[in-house]
Amino acid sequence: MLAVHLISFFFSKLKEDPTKKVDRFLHAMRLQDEQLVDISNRFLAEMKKGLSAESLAAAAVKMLPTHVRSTPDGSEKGQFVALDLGGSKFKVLRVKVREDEGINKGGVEMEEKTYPIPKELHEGRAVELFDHVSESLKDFLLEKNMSPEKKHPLAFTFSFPCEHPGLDQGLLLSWCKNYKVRGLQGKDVVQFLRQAIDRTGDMDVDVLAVVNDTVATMMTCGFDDQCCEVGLIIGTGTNACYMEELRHIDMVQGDEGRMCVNTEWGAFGDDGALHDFITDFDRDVDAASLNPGKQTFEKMVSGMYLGELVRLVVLKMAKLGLLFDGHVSDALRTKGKITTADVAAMEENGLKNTKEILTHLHLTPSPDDCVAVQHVSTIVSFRSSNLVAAGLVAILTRIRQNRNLRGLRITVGVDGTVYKTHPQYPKRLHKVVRRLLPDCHVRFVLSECGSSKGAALVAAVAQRLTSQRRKVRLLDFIRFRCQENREEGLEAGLKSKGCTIKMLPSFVYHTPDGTERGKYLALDLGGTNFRAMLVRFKRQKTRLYHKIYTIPLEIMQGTGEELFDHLAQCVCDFLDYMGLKNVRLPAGFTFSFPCQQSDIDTGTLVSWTKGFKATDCEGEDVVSMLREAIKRRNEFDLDIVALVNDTVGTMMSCAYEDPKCEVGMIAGTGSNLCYMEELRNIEKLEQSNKWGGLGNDRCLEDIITLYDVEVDIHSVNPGKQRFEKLTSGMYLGEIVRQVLLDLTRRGLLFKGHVTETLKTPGIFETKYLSQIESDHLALLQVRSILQQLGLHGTCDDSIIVKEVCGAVSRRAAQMCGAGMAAVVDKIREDRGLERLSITVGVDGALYKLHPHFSQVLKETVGVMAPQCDVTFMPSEEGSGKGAALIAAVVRQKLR
Ligand code: 0WK
Ligand code: 0WK
Ligand code: BGC
Ligand code: BGC
Repeated sequence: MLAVHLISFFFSKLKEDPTKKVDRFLHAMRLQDEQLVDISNRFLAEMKKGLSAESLAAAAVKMLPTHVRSTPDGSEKGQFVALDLGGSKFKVLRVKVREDEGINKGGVEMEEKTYPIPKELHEGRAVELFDHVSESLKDFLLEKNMSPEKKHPLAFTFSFPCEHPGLDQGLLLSWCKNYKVRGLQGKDVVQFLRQAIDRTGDMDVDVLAVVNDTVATMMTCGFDDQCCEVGLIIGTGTNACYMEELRHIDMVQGDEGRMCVNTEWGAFGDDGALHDFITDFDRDVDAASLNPGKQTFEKMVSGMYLGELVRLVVLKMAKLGLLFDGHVSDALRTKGKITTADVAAMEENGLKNTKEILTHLHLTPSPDDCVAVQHVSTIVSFRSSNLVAAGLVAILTRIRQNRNLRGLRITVGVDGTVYKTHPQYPKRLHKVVRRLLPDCHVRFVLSECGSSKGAALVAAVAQRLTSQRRKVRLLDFIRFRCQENREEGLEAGLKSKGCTIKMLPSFVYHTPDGTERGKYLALDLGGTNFRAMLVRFKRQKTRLYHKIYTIPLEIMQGTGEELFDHLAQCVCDFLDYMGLKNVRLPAGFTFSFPCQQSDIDTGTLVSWTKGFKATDCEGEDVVSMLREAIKRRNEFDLDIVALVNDTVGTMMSCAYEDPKCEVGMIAGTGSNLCYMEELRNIEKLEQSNKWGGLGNDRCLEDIITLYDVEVDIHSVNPGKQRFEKLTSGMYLGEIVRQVLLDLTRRGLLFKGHVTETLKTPGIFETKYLSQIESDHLALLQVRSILQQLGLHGTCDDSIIVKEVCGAVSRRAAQMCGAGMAAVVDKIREDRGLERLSITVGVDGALYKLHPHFSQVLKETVGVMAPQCDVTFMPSEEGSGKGAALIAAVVRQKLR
């Protein structure tokens, strides 16, 4: 007897381990690390193809932009209804998100109800499917006593490949998994849902966002773990999303920040990229699927197909006599008879489950058969987790490369029945990922309660962004209303004194003709600094020497005498420096404030602007005041022959190079424009132009926003220079600060924390707009500018701040553009020309230093004055040279 046992034991040892035959039979499914690395690199290449405009049309892996630009930052809040369609269960949920409380801290409350989707609807008409969805929604609202009158914001998780023109639009690309519904492909699923909800009636629902389940899963897990930037589904279907750099997504405007990309990796291999890994079993599964040739990767990985793969392998082995002594039952021949849940069960608690499942298929499996079939399940699901690992490694490698990091600390949010219910799956997946990416610290977080929380978070962000944009758009509205006001203002200004556009004549009757000769002093007050300049004209050649002096605030807002004494002191210093103190030079005085000139060398200051408020000056002749100050100093003397506005000086200085220059414009601390007007049109001979005052008569009321009102009220000259306060460098920064303050007070920015910094007038200088709007500045740098200002915000905040800066500066540029268009078009009409070709001399820090201002200005003039070819000529030497030119013209006339 003992002999018999020993022989059979040896036999059994000799008898082949059933798993070995399976290993051989399925060697093509047993992937080694180098094969996984190869697959991973192939997927990485596919990702790049899907992101680039050149190749995305042909790309199998669609890399769909989602318009989700950031993971949760804790400021999301609100109550939402959520629909979760496309996974194994269709659910309707109520989601309450409270501020600054992570999910684990119970910051989110959920109630859900699962509604079955009748099989016929999976392959029926889209209208029927969406009617079923909306009736389920209505049933849920009723059951939860959610009043039909109240508008319920809704978040829609729709787990199929969709293109998203916006957060609340999803154009279905194709059906997959067990859905093949007619009449929706290429159409907007949100539109279909809204129409179904209207048909069902008695519900007021606002569909705010449609998201893929991977995206919603990433957001759900991201609420608690800020490192969660990848969403992974291994369920009925499979897919992954991640936060990609916006600059790499050709299909979306902008380079700043990141955006979540839904890879739709299920289609990986649809273009043959995985041909050498596809087995006959995969081909059979594909051929029998609802979408042959599609979702190649998904059919090797996801729960919809794993059971079928195992069935086909077992069927083949049985037919080959490798199992059940070649016995094949009808059940085993029947599609879907082995489910993915069976596969998971077969890998759990020994062979008992396997035996039961096979018996259930009317098979009488031997223990070896059970071992073999269990091993088939292991190999099939192992391949699945390995392939998912390869895909994930590609995504994590991409993120690491994007951020130039050696290692990476990141979290992957996961959901899906395969991952959740298959005992070994998570461990196997984690192990392979960590083995293939040893330098990365990858954490996997299971989305406990489904993706609808994440969808609600996306809806909360959509809600916040919409209201923020509504605010920012308000600023846009301003742009287009200013044209009408402009033309009316010009005509009125030329006729009567009372108009807000002063139209002050400059007594400059013609532009230089190149015959100008000699040395002239030019004094330039009114911009950022005071400049003294010596200009020598010699046979069309000009030599300039200058020195810049600052005007301290206490001088700007002291007495007139102090101000002009300060100017005289600077001029004295300059003449000393040039060794010209004993020469009585002819001088041109650029005085960049509204002056009523009665002649070329006298002008009464109408009113101070740009923060100047020196006393005893308004209504006084500024040339006399300068002469008196020079006399008081009694160290040098000047022959002031011309008083010039900086716009006129700039026009002259450019006209010296280009005789077609007949308009001068300043977009700097202040804002203004001059042009050569037909004498016949100037009724009140003693005037010239001042557009800064447009709106003082409230003609811009429909354009002025509450932010502009705040800036005006707190300025040194409330009610004055309304147009200038919407367009010039002195005020743009302050307008932005007012908008940011309001958005923060409403909790839409900086988490609602109104810091002392934000309340400090003038803290947000206009130079910051230029920096923040520069195209070369990454979002992080915007953040560091804000941090320097003591404004600590999220990436989202930085994007909004940039948007506000853009809207404010764009409005300013367009309003100046509209004004310019009105002037050049008037010149064209006055000259009875079909087309006018003219040059505009421009100066000012805003025009010269802001990254977009000049371009937007040019575009606006092009649109609003299509019959004018306007050349913009930045003035190199400023208006000083222009003032010296005018002085030269005047001098030569006098000789
Ligand atoms: C649960 C999520 C749902 C997703 C599903 C995927 O709430 O959005 O589609 O997981 O897993 P499945 O149900 O297909 O196994
Ligand atoms: C430089 C001109 C000066 C003018 C200034 C305006 O020479 O006359 O006032 O530009 O620009 P801002 O300095 O105000 O930016
Ligand atoms: C769909 C994806 C979805 C995945 C997981 C796939 O079939 O194409 O959009 O994310 O299933 O549900
Ligand atoms: C002044 C103008 C000047 C403009 C640009 C405005 O504040 O009123 O005279 O041309 O600033 O400097």
